[in-house]
Amino acid sequence: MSRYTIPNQKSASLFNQAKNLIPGGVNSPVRAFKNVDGDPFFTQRAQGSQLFDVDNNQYTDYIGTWGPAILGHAPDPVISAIYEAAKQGTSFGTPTENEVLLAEKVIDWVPSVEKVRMVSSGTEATMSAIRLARGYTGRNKIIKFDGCYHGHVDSLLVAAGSGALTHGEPDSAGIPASFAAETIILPYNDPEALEEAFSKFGDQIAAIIVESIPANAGLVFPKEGYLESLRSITKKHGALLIFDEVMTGFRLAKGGVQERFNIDPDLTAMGKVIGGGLPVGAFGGKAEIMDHLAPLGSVYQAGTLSGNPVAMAAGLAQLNEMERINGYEILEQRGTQLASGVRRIFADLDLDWSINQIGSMFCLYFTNEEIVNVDSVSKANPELFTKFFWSMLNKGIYTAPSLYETGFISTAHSVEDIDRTLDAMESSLKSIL
Ligand code: KE4
Repeated sequence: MSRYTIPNQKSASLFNQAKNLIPGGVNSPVRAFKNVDGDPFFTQRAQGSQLFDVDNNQYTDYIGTWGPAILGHAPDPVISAIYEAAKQGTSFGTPTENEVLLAEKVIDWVPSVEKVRMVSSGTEATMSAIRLARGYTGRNKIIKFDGCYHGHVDSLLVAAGSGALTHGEPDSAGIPASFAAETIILPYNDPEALEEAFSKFGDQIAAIIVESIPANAGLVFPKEGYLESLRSITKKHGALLIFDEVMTGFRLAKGGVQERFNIDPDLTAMGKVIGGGLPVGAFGGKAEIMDHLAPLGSVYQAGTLSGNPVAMAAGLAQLNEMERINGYEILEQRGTQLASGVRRIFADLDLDWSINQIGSMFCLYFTNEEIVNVDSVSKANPELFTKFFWSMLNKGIYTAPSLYETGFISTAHSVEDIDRTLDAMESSLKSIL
């Protein structure tokens, strides 16, 4: 049974065709809309805050291709930068000026980054940062947090049993238990668990990797002093602190969460926004650590399309445009407008639910639980969430197709877009309750 009340024939036939050719019909699982028990639409084109699907439905887009579209879709400066760069050739496998220019910009914007290496995805960025941390410290164990997602890196696709310190169990088939054994999973926002891990394994721990603000299990805020405690305990035990800012970087501030919260990580994984919609990831940090990378040092890392000149041009144009239009101020305003509107609606409908919002990132929780980690997020009502998602989509508003995914606002979202979205939210909630 189709969940669509709007035309969906072309998407439906494309999806049937895709499923015979591509596993699940998608090139990335979250696109399959499995978490909302329906089939995905196929996008034809996009402009600004609007997506248009192959059946000519129009949606106000709050996914922004999962983060990269911070200026909205097809912003002129980015499109013309891609066009101009592509006319010179698309890839050379030699150094190019564009790599120097984007590296300079990243180092200028991100406080802790003294040197940076470009890769082609967020996964490559976190995978490389982990390897560098192990190579630099000579230690094997990595701490990650239950509910944090760092891309499909073998040793990080590991989810805890719930509760305190555990050795991770693989979260995916195909990952040897020996890989997972080197990954320690802790509950997020739990200082005691952190202390326990370091008292047991302190001198074996190469690094903590953490989503600077966890946004793959809903949007979870660090408790007061928690990020600072990660910084101090790693310093004390000679482990590195790796901030995964693939999602938050260049979005929550020019310098990401580390600028906003004044934390100084050793390494930072980046991606999404700095590719302007093209495949770019990056990892960077203290020069003394980064210089352990080949060809200078003993930690090998490479990539045919790393620093691709067209992708570099797109990323550079995107960052320059954010600076030119004072984009971070716009995002703060739109985010506040949405969050206060949602809170008013919840209050008017006498719902004790919540929304977490910081800058242009937000997540609604259909539960009255205080949201402190992935367990509290799991208490949200999945049936209501699914009904809400489809009610909104059929009204032309595309929100996160999973209660574990965060929504994104772009500088292209107008005040009117947000007002219209709030009206749709109010009528959707009334219709599903
Ligand atoms: P990619 O390899 O997908 O470029 O980046 C992996 C990654 C790393 N770190 C964080 C904090 C991330 O959020 C991601 C990827 N985010 C997901 C959305 N939750 C990408 C969407 C998808 O998997 O298709």
